[in-house]
Amino acid sequence: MADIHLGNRQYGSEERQMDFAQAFLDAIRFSVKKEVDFILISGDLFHKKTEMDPVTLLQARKVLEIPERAGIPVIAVEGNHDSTYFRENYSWMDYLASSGLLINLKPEFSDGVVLREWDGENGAYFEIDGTRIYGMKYYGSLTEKVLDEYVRKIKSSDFTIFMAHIGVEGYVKNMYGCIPSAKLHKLRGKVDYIALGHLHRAFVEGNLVFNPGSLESCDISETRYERGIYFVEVDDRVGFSLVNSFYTPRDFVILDYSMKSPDLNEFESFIRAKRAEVGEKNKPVVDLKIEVERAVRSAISEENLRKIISDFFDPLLVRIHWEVRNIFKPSLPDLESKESIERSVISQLLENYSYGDISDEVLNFKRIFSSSFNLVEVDKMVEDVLTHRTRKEAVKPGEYSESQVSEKLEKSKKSDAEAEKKKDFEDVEEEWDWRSALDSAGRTRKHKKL
Ligand SMILES: [Mn+2]
Repeated sequence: MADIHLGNRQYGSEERQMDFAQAFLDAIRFSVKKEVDFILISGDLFHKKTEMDPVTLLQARKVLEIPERAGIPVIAVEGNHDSTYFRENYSWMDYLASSGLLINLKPEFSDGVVLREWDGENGAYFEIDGTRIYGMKYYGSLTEKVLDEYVRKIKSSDFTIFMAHIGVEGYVKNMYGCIPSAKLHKLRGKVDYIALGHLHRAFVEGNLVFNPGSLESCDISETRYERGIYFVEVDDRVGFSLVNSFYTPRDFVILDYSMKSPDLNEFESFIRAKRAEVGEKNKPVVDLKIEVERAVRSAISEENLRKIISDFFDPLLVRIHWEVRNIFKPSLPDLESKESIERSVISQLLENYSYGDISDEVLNFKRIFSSSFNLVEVDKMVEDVLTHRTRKEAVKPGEYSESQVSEKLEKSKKSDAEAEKKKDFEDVEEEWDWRSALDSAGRTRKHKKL
């Protein structure tokens, strides 16, 4: 399986966050019931790399305890949503590995890529009953370089698996940083099964490359793709089936409507007809794109549209995207798509950093600086960004006032003295050595006695 995206509070909905966890739970339960030898998660177990919340962490732990109790190893790699490949040394996936809930495979870098066997804490491959599983986390624009190293350095066993978070060209539109699948097929002969994640769409190539896709939809564009998990049985050859009957994903109803007049009767009959067309849905997400001229838009209350939709669909939530045509300007048919392409490019570039998705802010800056340079607008924009940031981040070191600093120094002196006193009474046996828990590369070290 791949692309679980735990913690995705999609559209700000707590219910959606539960949907993602439920899908993961059902997939793990299915696997345990099938008494599989091991479970692979090819990246993006989590949705957000840094802002972990207690509910998401609990969901991950509770679900992963099920295969742990059944003695079924879970082997994983980090996706672009699980870690930033430059900035972080220790990820939430490492945390789960330290808790013994999964095996988080990644290479070491010292004079090139080093592929070491999993030692209980770190490693790039794991061996179980003659099956060797290599793991490569997401490396963004370095993917091809790192992959080439794996191609050279992988050593085959009776059955060899390569698991990675890599996008393959040609399956999903507007995805950047994908590689041609020929690069992966170079592993044929050395490797018997390639377990991929990243593209939220199921596909298989030549009985070698397997990408199951996401379980729940992170974006409405995914709803049209087949997705699930691969249940794989190997005897002389690899036998597989894409399974998704073990869970019921959230229904999406996608509507496209062109509104000619402010008379809502027409809209109501459109919704009635759609409801008849799609049939009974269980609390769906309704996503409405509505094209309208400015004069008509200003005569419409969005609340009334929501009410009509709610009467017919009983939705979990309704999303309305207005596409307002301005009759004073010549209409540029591909202006909208150009902007959304730009946003998607920026958003994907930003994935490599830990800023979160600030593509809207970046676009807004660009707009302000490239059109009318309006100081009031710039001021407002900066303030918006700053208040957003202070909400999200604690005060950085260096931003304290002098008196705050001396106060802090005083406090830390006191607590040092207290710690010194406390030490005398501490039972040091079996104490976790926090300072040497991680080595300089951020890898976990074995539990040591002081
Ligand atoms: Mn993903």
